[in-house]
Amino acid sequence: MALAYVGLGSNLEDPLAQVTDAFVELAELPLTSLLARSSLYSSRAVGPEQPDYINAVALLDTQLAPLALLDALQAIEQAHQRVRIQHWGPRTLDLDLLLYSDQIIEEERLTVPHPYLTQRSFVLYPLADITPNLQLPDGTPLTDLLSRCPADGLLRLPSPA
Ligand code: A4P
Ligand code: MG
Repeated sequence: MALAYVGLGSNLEDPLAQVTDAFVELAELPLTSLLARSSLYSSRAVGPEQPDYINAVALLDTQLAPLALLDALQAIEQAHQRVRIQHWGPRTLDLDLLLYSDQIIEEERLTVPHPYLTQRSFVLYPLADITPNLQLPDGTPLTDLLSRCPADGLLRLPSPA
């Protein structure tokens, strides 16, 4: 079993619904359970001019190997009719494998920890909702990264009643 953190992001076609539905689909993955979900956040887009995002993080307990999990995440993206037009451009649903236990993976299709994890407030703050004392595989505490990452343009949304 492995603990995997997945980043969710959407800025097209009702982003709140895209992300909320994606949590349900993650919970339904084979050999996997959804252990925790962060709050939902509204965040200013990084990259080209585009609408704000809804972002969140999920914690999975999974028996899927890293590449099998990536395949499953990409299948969920496809089901959300994600069209890849532009790098870092707008999307209906983006699922990034942020961490897979304490593994460091550098393969053609998969880099874990996710390369931009350490600089992105819309990843770090939701991670801290779930596991405030998290450490990266190289031992860096999440709290160190948070102290260097301003939450500019990031807004935690109230949880639904
Ligand atoms: N890939 C390699 N490592 C991973 C990983 N750890 N998780 C490969 C997921 N995929 C990984 O990804 C391109 C390829 O990366 C995949 O085929 C996979 O094999 P993609 O999702 O098709 O392309 P992309 O998303 O345009 O590029 P990239 O570099 O993944 O972008 P990011 O990092 O996902 O950033 N602003 C806000 N506020 N919130 C956001 O969520 N997201 C992005 C996209 C830009 N700006 C944003 C947000
Ligand atoms: Mg991506």
